[in-house]
Amino acid sequence: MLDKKMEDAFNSQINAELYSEYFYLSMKAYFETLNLKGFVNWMNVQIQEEHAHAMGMFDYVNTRGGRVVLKAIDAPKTEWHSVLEVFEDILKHEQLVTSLINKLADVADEVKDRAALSFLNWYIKEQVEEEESVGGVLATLQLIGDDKNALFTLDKELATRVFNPPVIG
Ligand code: OFO
Repeated sequence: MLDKKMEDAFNSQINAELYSEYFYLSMKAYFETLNLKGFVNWMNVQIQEEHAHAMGMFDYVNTRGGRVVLKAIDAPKTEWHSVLEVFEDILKHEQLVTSLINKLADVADEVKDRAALSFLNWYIKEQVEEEESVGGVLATLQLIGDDKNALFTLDKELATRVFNPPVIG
């Protein structure tokens, strides 16, 4: 059985993961307006990953006999001035999610829920990969600057990203 404090913390994180999905969906809409299909594809994978992160916790709360309670999802930002600005926002957002996951692990520690802590280890490792992958694209965009040809080359590269459903926990 899940401790109430742990259950509430998981429910808040489910909301944060669904917000991430929504935020990235908004970025996908922005890339559609620029006709950057590789960036659209990259966001598509990101959106599916966030959905999987939310559902991983959703299923875990149920497995532990807890009750999932969904909250309202905030409206995301809808306009950006550049591709670079989008990736700056993604990195900032992933860094925020990393801190939220760490706080969730702190709650598991506090209520001495070792099973939840072990489950959350997957998310802790995933955040390292998330920040690395976003940071890599951001670094390339910083190098590219205003070079349109280089941007289209990157767009082609991002078109190759595929979603591999994660095995969580
Ligand atoms: Fe992007 O890792 Fe979940 O939120």
